[in-house]
Amino acid sequence: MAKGKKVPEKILRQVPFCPGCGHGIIVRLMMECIEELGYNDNVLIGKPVGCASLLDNALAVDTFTGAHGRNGASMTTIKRLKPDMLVVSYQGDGDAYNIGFSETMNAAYRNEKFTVITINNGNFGMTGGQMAWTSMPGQVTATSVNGRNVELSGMPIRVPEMIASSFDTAYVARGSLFTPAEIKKTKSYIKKAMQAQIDGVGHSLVEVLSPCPTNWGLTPLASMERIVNELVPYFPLGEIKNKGGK
Ligand SMILES: Cc1ncc(C[n+]2csc(CCOP(=O)(O)OP(=O)(O)O)c2C)c(N)n1
Ligand code: SF4
Repeated sequence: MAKGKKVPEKILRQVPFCPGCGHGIIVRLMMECIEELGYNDNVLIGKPVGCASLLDNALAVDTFTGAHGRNGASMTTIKRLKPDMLVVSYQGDGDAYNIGFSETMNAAYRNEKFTVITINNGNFGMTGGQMAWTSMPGQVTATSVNGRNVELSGMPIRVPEMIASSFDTAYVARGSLFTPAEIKKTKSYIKKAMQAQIDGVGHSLVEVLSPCPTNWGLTPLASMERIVNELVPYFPLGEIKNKGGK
């Protein structure tokens, strides 16, 4: 049997995300990329308000928790003050899109040279599964008990496509986690996004379609099936923009 990959040095402990949650996989991919790029001791991770706050004291790297949604502004400051530092903003979709839309878009608009990873799980996970801009039409959530009504709340938002088509940023991609091959692809997107920052090409963003079995009311396996069958047709996977490195 193939030997498992060792846990990145800077992950200190297990983090109690719910069983089947995508956060743990994405955090692991992010930390593997940071280690493989040689930035373990020169990185700052912007943490959000949301389930990722469970990462408190779990990562042996510099972190900064912005007020809800405001990491676009906080990371701008940090990257401008420390241009040689790898700056990675890890944010839920509620945080980066609904609540922090202005900061997220303004940082991309200015082509700030840091990397954003957004976790698209289609709801506000930590607070009990309220509807988000990414919730699907008809999706039952804590605040759309009869299903999301697009007549009242609009269609789900595709922020990566908006950024890629509107602004002169370096790299934009969307990945998922439903097979080992997809996980590998998502890791390669995260790594390329970080490399674009290291090369000074510009702003980079990777969205990851991620299961939230607890609030979706599905098993971990059914959650992955939902991603394949319902989410991927609306949120297409792959590289959306890649200006390449130096
Ligand atoms: C200004 C403000 N509004 C609301 C909250 C409450 N709040 C904390 S976490 C959260 C939801 C986070 O959802 P998301 O960013 O999608 O992350 P997830 O938990 O799904 O990973 C909310 C609304 C807050 N802390 N601050
Ligand atoms: S509530 Fe959802 S996003 Fe939060 S830890 Fe549980 S499964 Fe993950």
